[in-house]
Amino acid sequence: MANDEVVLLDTYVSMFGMRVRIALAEKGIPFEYREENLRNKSPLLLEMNPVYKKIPVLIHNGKPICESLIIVQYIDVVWKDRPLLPSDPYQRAQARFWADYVDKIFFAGRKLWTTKGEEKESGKKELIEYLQVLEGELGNKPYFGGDIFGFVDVAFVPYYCWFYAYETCGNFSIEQYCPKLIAWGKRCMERESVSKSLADPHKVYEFVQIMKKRLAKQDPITELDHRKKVMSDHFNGQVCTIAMLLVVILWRLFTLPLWEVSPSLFHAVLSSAHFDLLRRNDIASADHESGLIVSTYDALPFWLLSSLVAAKGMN
Ligand SMILES: N[C@@H](CCC(=O)N[C@@H](CS)C(=O)NCC(=O)O)C(=O)O
Repeated sequence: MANDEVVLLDTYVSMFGMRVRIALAEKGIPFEYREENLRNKSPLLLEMNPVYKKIPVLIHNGKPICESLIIVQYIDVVWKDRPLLPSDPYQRAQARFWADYVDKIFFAGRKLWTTKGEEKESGKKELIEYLQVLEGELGNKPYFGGDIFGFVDVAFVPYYCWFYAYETCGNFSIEQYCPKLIAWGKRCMERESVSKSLADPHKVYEFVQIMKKRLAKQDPITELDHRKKVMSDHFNGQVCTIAMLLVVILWRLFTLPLWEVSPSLFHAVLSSAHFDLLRRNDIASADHESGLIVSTYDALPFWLLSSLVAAKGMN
């Protein structure tokens, strides 16, 4: 396969892309690396992975292969030297099971830098649980594949360079919970295929910080906070409206007969209360609240009352 053209669409900090880089390095396959900007995806990426539009994509002689674990298996089948998957069907199935399990780390780890409070704590707890399960599977073996660095190691070791970001965001030590995994990670890093493919943990952390800032700009408050804020605005608005009405009614009762003086003022106050409710209604629906917080019917009594008063004033 000397004339093979192998192109990898990837991004530096992607654990999924790193899997492919390691597999290609293990097999000694030269490839062209193309860094993608995921905020402005290249036409080639969109053409090669039209379904998910995600990296990594391996383009082998013009044909795309998507999804990191599928790519690694493809590489293992096409370039047979230094097999990564075991030949025994049962062992192969087990290796695929654990490689698939590894990605639970991605979703739990993500919560450490995309969420706060209870959600972040639950992400940390889940992450530790998943890591401990993986530590149990590793046991006292040097690699997940036994004595040989194999498919599960390729799938999992890219997360090793994310550990620093997880630990810093979650303020905990993975080594404290999973010392064997840390020893395994260091052992893997002694392989050139791994050390040259993994991102610098500090660069991963920098990336996480940038993403955190971007998220904070997009969504300064969580959806739950937002809901609470809309509800309390609504409640405050109702209290203000009712207080305004009481003031007007009491003032009228203690001064002159209700609609003798300036009925238009009374009308104006009631109308403004009415419009205030409708405005809140618009805000709530524009924010895609589930169901309108204030329905037009809530404002109907104010509208009727104000119209009656105005009509009486005109007579
Ligand atoms: N299951 C996929 C995950 C790939 C993935 O999530 N890639 C991310 C980068 S780490 C991506 O391309 N994101 C761009 C997007 O979601 O638009 C795999 O194993 O290849």
